[in-house]
Amino acid sequence: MAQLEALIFDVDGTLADTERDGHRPAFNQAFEEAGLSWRWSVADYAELLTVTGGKERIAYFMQRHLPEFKPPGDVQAFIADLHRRKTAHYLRLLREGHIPLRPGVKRLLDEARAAGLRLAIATTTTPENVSQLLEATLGRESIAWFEVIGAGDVVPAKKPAPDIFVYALEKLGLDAAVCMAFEDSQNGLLSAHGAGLSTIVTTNDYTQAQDFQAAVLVVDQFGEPDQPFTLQRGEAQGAQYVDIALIRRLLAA
Ligand code: XBP
Ligand code: MG
Repeated sequence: MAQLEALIFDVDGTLADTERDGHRPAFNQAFEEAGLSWRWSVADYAELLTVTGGKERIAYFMQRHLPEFKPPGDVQAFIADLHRRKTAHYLRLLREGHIPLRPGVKRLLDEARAAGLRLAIATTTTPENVSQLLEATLGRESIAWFEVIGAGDVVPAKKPAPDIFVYALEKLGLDAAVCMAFEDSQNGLLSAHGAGLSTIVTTNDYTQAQDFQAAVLVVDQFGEPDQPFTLQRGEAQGAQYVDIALIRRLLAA
């Protein structure tokens, strides 16, 4: 039977609710700074989130919603400039402490480390965003808890392609059968599942109505002993929060 060796985490929506009050306002601040009247509302952003990656999201928005718009100069350079500005605003929001970890994340990471499990990250977001989130929430030393941080453009095809999870597995030197992935979105689940990984999904407002049939467990949060999760799909086997014992049982099932 496969013995659990590593946990591979998505970042946005899984470790922290970064999208609505982090990435989204950072895009809007970049647009304003660049003299553009574009603004993405909380509702608009639900559709835009179906495209992973900030640069890809801006490109999709321009094609889908502003087909007549012609940027000055090269379109890729225009998008890259907007995205650089966006990243600077997002990093500032993180540094200022606006974005906390989701319930149960710190406890689960502490338990995993105490149990000698290996940790990795597989995300479409920009690498600096990951290190800044970890530093702001868990302290600078926490960056080193993760043996592999697979992020952003390190693979050409972003989620739902499996590439970023395949990258993390290759860097860990592990078979998918001994790892559990953690995701919050259908694109993320498709990516992890495509890499052969069992996956636990924690939903949020933007993703709760998505299709998570391929997940081994779907809950609204990792939860805490005094803050149980709500089970949305799968067998929690009597557990009220996601801990290492539950992850081991789900992997073995
Ligand atoms: C997260 C994303 C990211 C962020 C933006 O997807 O889609 O693109 O919204 O990050 P997932 P960048 O959680 O599935 O990895 O602007 O840095 O690309
Ligand atoms: Mg996510």
